[in-house]
Amino acid sequence: MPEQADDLMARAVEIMTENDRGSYTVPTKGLYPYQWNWDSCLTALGQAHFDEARAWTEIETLMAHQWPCGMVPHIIFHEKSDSYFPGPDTWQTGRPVPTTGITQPAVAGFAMARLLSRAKDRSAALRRARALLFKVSAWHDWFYRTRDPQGTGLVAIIHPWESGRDNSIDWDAALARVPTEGLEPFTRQDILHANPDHRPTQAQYDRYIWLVQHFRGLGWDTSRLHDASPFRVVDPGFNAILIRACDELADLAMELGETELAARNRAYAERGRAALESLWDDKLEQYLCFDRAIGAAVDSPSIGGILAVFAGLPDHRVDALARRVGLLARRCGFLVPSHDPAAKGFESLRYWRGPVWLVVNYMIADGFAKAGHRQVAKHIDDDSLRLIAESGFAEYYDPITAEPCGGGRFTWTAAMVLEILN
Ligand code: 2M8
Repeated sequence: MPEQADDLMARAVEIMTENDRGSYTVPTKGLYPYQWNWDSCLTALGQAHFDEARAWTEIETLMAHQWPCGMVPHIIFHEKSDSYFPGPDTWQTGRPVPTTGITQPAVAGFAMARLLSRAKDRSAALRRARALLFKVSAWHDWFYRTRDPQGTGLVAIIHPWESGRDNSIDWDAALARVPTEGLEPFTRQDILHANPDHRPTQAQYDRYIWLVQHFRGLGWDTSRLHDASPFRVVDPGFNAILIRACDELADLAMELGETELAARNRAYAERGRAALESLWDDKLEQYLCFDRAIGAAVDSPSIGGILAVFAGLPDHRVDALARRVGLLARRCGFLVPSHDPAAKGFESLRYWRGPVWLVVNYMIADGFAKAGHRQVAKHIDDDSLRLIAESGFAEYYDPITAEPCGGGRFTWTAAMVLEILN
């Protein structure tokens, strides 16, 4: 077994090195030729196991492209590439180095705290953490200012791409309300690199692009986009990541003597955690999304409602989520499916509508381990490693058969393997 682990770690490092572009890492060649926000932060965790300084650079490069308003974009288009749509010409955000105009799950605060906690060169790490602290905190401020204008304690996403769970069943009803009138013709590239049956549908892409055109028409003024978007959904998983990042940043700020910044981030986390309770569903025993545009819960048992455990929750909620994961384990071969296999709409191969993703597994396992549910965490980690052993370093996997899907030689999958095995 140790030999097998050594081999897996060597392969993981090889993939990450192959996708390394010097100061940032692409998720995989061809399909995703740029820097993605949450990919980079999770990638840094893996990099730290073989090159600590390079890991900090990954997050620094991302944060260097933060907008003046505080938003950290979901993609940075460092180099020209014809292999991805929509590229800079569609987004037209007017940034010196082109970026998209929407964001992604705020993993950075968590990632930098974890890097620091394990740093071998602690003084170098502290110096780099201090410089990032203010930027990441400005991003958190931006979230609560622009994406929670009513002060509910929870932020909304305004585009499915922001969630990172692009075509989740959670968005179906809200996305169906997005119009397509005036949509400019476009050609997808993703289906040239990955099996179209494993990717979002054309109808979904039409609405993704309509939203981009709509926001572009508003001049990418991020203070206006929330109210102007027909798509506004509160995702418990997305909020959990932000809450955890706020908590971690608050701890770090205390250590660095930045008490005001610490208090602000702690308050965001505490308010967010309390508000998460409004998303709990007794029938399903998990959290649900909330469609803010129509003011109704989204009755859809997805992984977003389980990822909530990453926020740090009251014991009785963690216990219930552990039971829920136990039930899911009986419905598939590999935890954690991105949608309940017994629920309507589940598709075992289609991207975020059923397949397993190692990054989400990692955060869920971390949440359970932190809450003392070590057996659940171990079950999830073991399943992640079984997927790798059976099917290699894929983008995502069928939770029943372990079939590898999407892009191959995938950076964040490799990073998570290093995290689990080290
Ligand atoms: C996927 O999303 C991009 C759009 O952002 C795409 O399909 O074109 C998602 O899995 C997302 O979570 C991820 O960050 C990105 C790059 O790995 O790919």
